[in-house]
Amino acid sequence: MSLPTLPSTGSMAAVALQELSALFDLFDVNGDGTITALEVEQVLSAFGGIVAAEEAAALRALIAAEGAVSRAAFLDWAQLQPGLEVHQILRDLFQLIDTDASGWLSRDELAVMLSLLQSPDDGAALSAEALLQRLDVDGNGQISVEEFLSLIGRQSGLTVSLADLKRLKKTLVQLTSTARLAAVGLVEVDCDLGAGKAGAGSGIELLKGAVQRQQELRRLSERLIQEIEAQLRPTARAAELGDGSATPHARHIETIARVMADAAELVAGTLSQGLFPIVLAGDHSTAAATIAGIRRAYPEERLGVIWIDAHADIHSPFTTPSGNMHGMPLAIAAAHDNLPEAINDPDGRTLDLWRQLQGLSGSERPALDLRDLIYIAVRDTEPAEQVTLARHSIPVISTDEVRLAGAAAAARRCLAHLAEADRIYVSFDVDALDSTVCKGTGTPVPGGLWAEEAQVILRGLLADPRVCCWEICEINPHLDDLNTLAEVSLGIFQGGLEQLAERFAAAGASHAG
Ligand SMILES: [Mn+2]
Repeated sequence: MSLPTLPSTGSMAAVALQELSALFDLFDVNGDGTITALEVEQVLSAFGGIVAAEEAAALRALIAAEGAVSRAAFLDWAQLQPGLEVHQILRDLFQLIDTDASGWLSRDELAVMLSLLQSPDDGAALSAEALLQRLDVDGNGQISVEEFLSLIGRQSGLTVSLADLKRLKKTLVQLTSTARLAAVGLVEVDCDLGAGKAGAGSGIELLKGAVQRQQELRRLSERLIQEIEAQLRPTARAAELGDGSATPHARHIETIARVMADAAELVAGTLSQGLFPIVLAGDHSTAAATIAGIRRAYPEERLGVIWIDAHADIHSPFTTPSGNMHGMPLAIAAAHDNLPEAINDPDGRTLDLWRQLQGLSGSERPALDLRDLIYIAVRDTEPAEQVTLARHSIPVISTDEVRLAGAAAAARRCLAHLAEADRIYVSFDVDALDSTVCKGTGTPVPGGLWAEEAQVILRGLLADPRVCCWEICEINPHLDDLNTLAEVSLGIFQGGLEQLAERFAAAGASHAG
């Protein structure tokens, strides 16, 4: 959607100054009229992303050179920094929040903004009435563009970072889109050839069967899930095809490539029918096709990926020790061969198919940019992958961090990291769960999430209207005597479905109103 131009609000330079002045107020924690190195560090650590990394470095350099910095010196400096883009974002936000296009923000419009910015579990949550009073300098009961520009200053009483504002803007664009997703389409990708052990595909039937047996969940899914037109069922099972593979550094790549072509088409088709794809997959290899399908549906948008998994899944045929393709989906999506870390010399047939998979999205560029990737619960990586994560600064939210900061905070950190993403894909490999919970998966690893933590994280993520696809994979009933993992996965599936039902209902109500 394109943003209409704003009504003229006087000199651009004056508005920008006012806003940079508000930024100064934010940095001036003790309000004494100068900002010190300590205050700068306090603000930068409290608000990740309030300014871009280069500007943060430049500000530190300024303070190091000048000592404490006055407002005037700060403004002189700040006007020369291209990354201090608060100004334009606030103006765009004003437009999006002003749903009746009156040129003023009402208390109700501020309330919608606050509901998207603050989480209900935040003790310091600000009411719309309180925010209105603080921003309303001329006391006319509504907020002008000029008044709104002081939103990030101390006087607004709202704790908000530049990353929050960017996320809010992208969220509002999705909320106001007429092409918003309003029901679920269940996409099944029944392939287990990418895993080292057969049987992951059977997890799909197991989960669907369990949904049917539980009355409440069956009703919810009947209400929420719509049939996808022209349904394909991408399938390839080791039990039928045998375990031998002629391509040791990307085992079964030929068959998996065929499955992935179907899966990408199915995901893209589901999105184009206005349905939110919940992908039930066997092994994780085909998630690369899910990403390609999302990319086909939204070729121009910035796509973020949240990968919840014990493994980083970013090997290529050049670096893989096992040759199992469920360790490669992110290297396919990002076209990341990682040649400097190569230990294998894959044959020509493998490489032809590998290139073909990397181009599955039909776009010239890779489907995924690694700066738009964040991991949760990854704890079992090989050196080649560790090099990639370090070189591209890909964040990993560890299980310890989830436990320390809370699962809801972990979800918020992911969404903040992807503040500039238009769309987000959430991929959940059940081996993200602790190995005591998920015995029924190919590669269980200790030190993972508890089921409750996974549920809270997924609910937090799925509430964001930018999240446009969710995948669950690697449930392997053949490895699970007691069906513990099936039970746990059912709870996670139900929690996610309930969250989507809430989200679709809220969006429908605000759209109608
Ligand atoms: Mn995985």
